[in-house]
Amino acid sequence: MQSQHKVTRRNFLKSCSFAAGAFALTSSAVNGQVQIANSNAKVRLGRKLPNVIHILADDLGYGDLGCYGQKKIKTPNIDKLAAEGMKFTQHYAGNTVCAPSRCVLLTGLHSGHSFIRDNYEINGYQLALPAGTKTVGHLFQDAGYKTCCIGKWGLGGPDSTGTPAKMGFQHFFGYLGQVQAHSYYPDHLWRNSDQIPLGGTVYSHDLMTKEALWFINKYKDQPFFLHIPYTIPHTKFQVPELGEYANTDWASDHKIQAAMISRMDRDIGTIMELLKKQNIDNDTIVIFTSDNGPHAQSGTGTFFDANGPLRGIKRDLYEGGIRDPFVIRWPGKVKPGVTTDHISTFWDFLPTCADLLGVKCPKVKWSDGTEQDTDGISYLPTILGKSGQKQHEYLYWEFKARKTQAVRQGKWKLVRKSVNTENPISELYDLDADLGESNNIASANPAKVAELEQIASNAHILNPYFKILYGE
Ligand SMILES: [Ca+2]
Ligand SMILES: [Ca+2]
Repeated sequence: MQSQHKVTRRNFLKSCSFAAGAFALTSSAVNGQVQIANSNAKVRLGRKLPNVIHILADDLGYGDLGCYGQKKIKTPNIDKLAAEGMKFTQHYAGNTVCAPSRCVLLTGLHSGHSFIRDNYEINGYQLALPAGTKTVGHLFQDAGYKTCCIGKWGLGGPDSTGTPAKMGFQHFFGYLGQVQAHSYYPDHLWRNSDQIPLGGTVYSHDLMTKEALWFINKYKDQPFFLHIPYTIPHTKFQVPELGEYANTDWASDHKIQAAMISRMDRDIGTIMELLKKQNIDNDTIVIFTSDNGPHAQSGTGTFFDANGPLRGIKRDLYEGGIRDPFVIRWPGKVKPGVTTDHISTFWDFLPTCADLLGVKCPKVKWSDGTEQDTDGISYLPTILGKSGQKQHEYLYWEFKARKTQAVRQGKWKLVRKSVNTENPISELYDLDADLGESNNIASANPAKVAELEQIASNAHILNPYFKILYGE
């Protein structure tokens, strides 16, 4: 096991040093099944393939929704999704900021294995996913789905190796770069490879919803995968109307924050209405989650208790930075009103979709031909209420900007700080007894700390773009 790890690690170094494109996933193992799917995309193995709408909020915290305990901000439509579907209490983002979390979501590898591990800015865009990367977009596309991404991309600029089109999304509309997305009134957005001039006069979020409605109407008769990484409620604090919050005595930014989240909620309601109107409501899985914990700017974190009972916010590897709301609605398949404490994460999305489609999950293929499985585990058994749900041995995160690592193993949580120094600091928490990570019990549990430190060490493969450990 250990020697295999070393081989993988060495090959990764080789891949990154000599051939960026070698960090690639292959679909060759599933070609046979993909062809079956392509020959009859609508009905496969005697069952109708469901549409999948995956909505990703940006910097929305664990406590920001009514169905997760929010008292001030109204989110009736997302609450309805939860009431009509399944709510997860222990679902984790891929990372604690935007780009690396999205990379994990789309590629099925945790941040010790993934290619993009921080917001790596290049001329207003981000480090691009390398050529040949296989994403969940490809998975659906290969299965005959119409694939679409509307929102904030952040995984490669125009003409890069990581454009949405190259990453399995046949249609894209929105921001390619994350920095540009800091304004809701952009100079332009992108529709595929075309710049759409907007002159800074139109609220971008509204255009995204409009595009999503257009896409659903256009492709309602074939299976589609619609990924909507909305930019709300990431700052700036900008919204066209304050709505029901206009007459509160709250601070201006608090009113705006609430109005932004409620606007997104309203638009999710509009999308749900369209699914019903087009009679595809029962054939469509709708998923809602967030890419990382709350930003907490202008005191919103405290005022709204945006992280709920958790410790920490965006950029932390405490629970508040990485544990997020996660609801799935699929009428007739997912029992309504069920809450699960199954431990799941963004890197489970790819294998779950492969499970849904009945195809093998693609492997990472290294430059010397060796392969690595996804780090994820399908949560399809959990959402369908079936037996046989596999559990993670551990979850792992690393975040370069803060020089931190974290491991979740059952009730245990290791947070490791200053990992770029000779003497990293380990904190240990028992999440069953101490959900808020307020009582560091590392000194009383040296054997558990050592075990989890070893897991962290093994889970991390050096990535030359994101050196983080001492001596790398
Ligand atoms: Ca984010
Ligand atoms: Ca709190």
